[in-house]
Amino acid sequence: MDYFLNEDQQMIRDTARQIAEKRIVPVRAELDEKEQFPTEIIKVLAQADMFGLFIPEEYGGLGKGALELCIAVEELSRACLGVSTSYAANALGTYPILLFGTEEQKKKYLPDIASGRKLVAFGLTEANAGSDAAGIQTTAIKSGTEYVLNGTKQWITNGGEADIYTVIAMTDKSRGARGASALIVEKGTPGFTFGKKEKKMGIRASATCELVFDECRIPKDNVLGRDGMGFIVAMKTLDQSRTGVGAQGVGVAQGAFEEATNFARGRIQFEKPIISFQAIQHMLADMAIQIEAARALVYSVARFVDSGAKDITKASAIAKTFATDVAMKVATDALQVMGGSGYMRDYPLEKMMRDAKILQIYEGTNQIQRNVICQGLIKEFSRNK
Ligand code: COS
Repeated sequence: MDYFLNEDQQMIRDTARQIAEKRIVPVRAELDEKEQFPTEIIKVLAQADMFGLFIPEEYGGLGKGALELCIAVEELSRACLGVSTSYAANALGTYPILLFGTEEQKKKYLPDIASGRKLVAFGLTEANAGSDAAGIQTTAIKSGTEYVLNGTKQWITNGGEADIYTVIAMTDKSRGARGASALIVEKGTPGFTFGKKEKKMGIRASATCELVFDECRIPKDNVLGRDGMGFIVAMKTLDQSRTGVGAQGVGVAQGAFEEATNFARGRIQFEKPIISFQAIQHMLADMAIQIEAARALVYSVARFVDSGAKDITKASAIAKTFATDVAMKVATDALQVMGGSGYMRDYPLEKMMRDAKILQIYEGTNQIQRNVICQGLIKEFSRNK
């Protein structure tokens, strides 16, 4: 399939692919085994300008958009979803600043993010507020020219590794979703520490930990958008980011498919390579159909996002849901093609299948995505009535 990528986009794909093959594939099993954050690979990605892809040129970035980010994310995910999650979570944490930051905030933070000198994380989830994002309990109470943050964020990707955190907290609990605000919190601020480091089923190269705020004072200049806009900041951020999770799904599925195909060509049973059996051929064909459909959808939604469309909520949820369900299905079937070998840690499929599962969970479970999609449909029905 030709997706008519322009020269820049092809160059981004080739650069990300080269980094994936030369720097990520050789160490992915070790990073997974040791649950080790990919510090060296992050430096390589920074040197290749990968952190600046989606950041406007006036703030030191390359001024590209969602499609370019998806292309890079897909290639990294094809090699290792743990590494790609560390990279993509940086974009998730940056979107609140890009979408809602003042000129001063953008000038202060974006150049360091674009160069990869500083990593970012997004802090929304809490122990009792996952799918029910408006149920967060962390508070940010105004006190003079500051906000005083108290509470704990859970399962924060890049937690501990990032220098900048975009955090959603309640400034007025009585107002529900309309009482939340988004704040920029820097590592090292007194009262801000890191809690439990999580031990995960997959994406073990990525860092996941708690953010603990105890009487942590944040200047009011660090609020993003207006006071009370935190839930909208979070939702618009997720709208922007979910297509990229879809791209992660395409990458994982592609990687799993390639492993299974190579294996099926070399594995001899009944005196023939198993790829000559129709049962295997049909499984591989179904994988190819699903991957191509997912890629076509993710790229076209990314182009839709880049067109400046106002309402991308439903489209990005569709891309995320379809492509990540494909990733799980393809990883599972690819492992089945490889049989006992796929189940062993000697091959990367075992890790790919463990990794794939998170895609149906993070940035909103695929059940929540279906709610979001249906809300969009209801809005459209009533508009067209
Ligand atoms: N863009 C702009 N505004 C949005 C929005 C969006 N995508 N989604 C919701 N809103 C607005 C609504 O219009 C509503 O505004 P009003 O109060 O002015 O009517 C407000 O936000 C509250 O919306 P809603 O009532 O739909 O919120 P709910 O509490 O029912 O939650 C879901 C909605 C389930 C969609 C939301 O909580 C969600 O996305 N959950 C998953 C969160 C997630 O992805 N977690 C992963 C953690 S980050 S890795």
